[in-house]
Amino acid sequence: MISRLVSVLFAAGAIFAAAPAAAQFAKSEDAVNYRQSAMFLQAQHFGRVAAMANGRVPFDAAAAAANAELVATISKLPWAGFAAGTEGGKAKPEIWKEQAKFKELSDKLQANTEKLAVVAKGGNLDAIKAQVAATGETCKSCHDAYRNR
Ligand code: ASC
Repeated sequence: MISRLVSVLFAAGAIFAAAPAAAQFAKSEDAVNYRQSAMFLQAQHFGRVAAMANGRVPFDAAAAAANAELVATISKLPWAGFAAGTEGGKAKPEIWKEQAKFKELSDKLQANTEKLAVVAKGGNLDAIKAQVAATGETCKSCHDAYRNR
């Protein structure tokens, strides 16, 4: 009796542990909106740092640090929106066939944005320029491989 109850509880636990990625969104369209919204916010805040790095906007160390910090946080978000069964939007179907490569690129982006946040906090414009370039390359390599234009 007890052991039966225990195994039922374990089975329930396993279901809930496996659920989050699939259950986070009520429908596939919500997942697509979520990942596109996260990418939009990411581009806005990255764009503010990039504008300073490119000299289009005067350098403001505090603003660069604040925006880079946001990019580091936001870059953690889009990936949950690429859950199984959410193919569509601008995402190429290869994402779901090349999960290891996609994960590798998303990890690389997050490593680069973390580094950008650290560098921006340091306030050295040349270092920020170099890390904006490295981060932008990572954005581009993933978009080239996995985003439809
Ligand atoms: C952006 C943005 C991207 C990347 C990419 C960098 O601001 O919207 O997709 O940077 O252009 O190469």
